[in-house]
Amino acid sequence: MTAVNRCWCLALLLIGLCALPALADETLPGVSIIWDTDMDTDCDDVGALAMLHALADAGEAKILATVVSSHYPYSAPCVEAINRYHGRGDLPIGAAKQPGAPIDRGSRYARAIAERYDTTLTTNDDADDAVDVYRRVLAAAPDRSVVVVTVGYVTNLRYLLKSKPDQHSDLDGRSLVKQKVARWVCMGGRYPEHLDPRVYGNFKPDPAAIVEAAANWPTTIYFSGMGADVGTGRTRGKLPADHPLRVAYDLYLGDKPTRPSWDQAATLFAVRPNAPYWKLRKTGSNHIFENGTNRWVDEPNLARHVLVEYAADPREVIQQLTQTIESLMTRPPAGKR
Ligand SMILES: [Ca+2]
Repeated sequence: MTAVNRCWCLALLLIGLCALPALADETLPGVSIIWDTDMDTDCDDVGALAMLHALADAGEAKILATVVSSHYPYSAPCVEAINRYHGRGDLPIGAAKQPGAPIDRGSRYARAIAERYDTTLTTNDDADDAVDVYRRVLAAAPDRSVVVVTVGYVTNLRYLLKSKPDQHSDLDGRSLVKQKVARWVCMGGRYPEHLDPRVYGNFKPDPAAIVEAAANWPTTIYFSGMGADVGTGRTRGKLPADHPLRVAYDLYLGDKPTRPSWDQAATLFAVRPNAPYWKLRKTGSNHIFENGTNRWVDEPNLARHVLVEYAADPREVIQQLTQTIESLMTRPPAGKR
């Protein structure tokens, strides 16, 4: 190869490297996510969904569906409004319709966001059954390709596991999950233990659901309780006044600067499992008591139960996570830059 050719090769290589980000959306499949949220009490769901859309814009995630576990009537329309704001108004949306715990804990922001935007859903009643959405989306997905993320109650997964063969698939729910789902990332519980039944979380409103799902889920469950020290939302004042994240955080927080990032941490782990923020505890299992409290125990040692924890120096990781999440969840949607 002549010196001139070497220069040309180097130049073409550099041009190719520079072009990589532009190609990301088309060439990288991203992590396929079904995102299951309560979207009612806490505003971190709004931050996590905004962040997930930013990761999808970057080609790191592919959002297959957004489903709701809350019975608060404006949770599903709120999810649709956020999806529309981020240019994905056609994403499948499901809502909890099965018998069981009809959890409605109200919301300071979901109705305001739902009514501020032009949505096809007026209330959760207009949405499909979340279990039907799960089955439809899973049946169409390649084997072992889907990552399920729950940042709310586990009601929908309980009924997905119980579901029967239907027009979408000849498989029952557990077999369908086993064939299609790579892993479940579950935000809920505290670690190593959380034994106070008075403090709300994702497990206690429907404890039977998490007890059943944690016992019967046929692929690996990654439990996350991280995020309490990751305060985000500080820069929301720089966003447009109609940005759903700014609206939700202002309604929830008032003048307070930040809110913990439990849902963002779990969602970020789902998309970036190899990031340096986390380490995995692969021994032991998550024992969930009948009232929804929990403890990480040595026995039984279940390979299906993995605990996600901060890696290395938690203070440093928390600082890095805070910056990363704040940046991602306030990034302008791809169509609005
Ligand atoms: Ca949540």
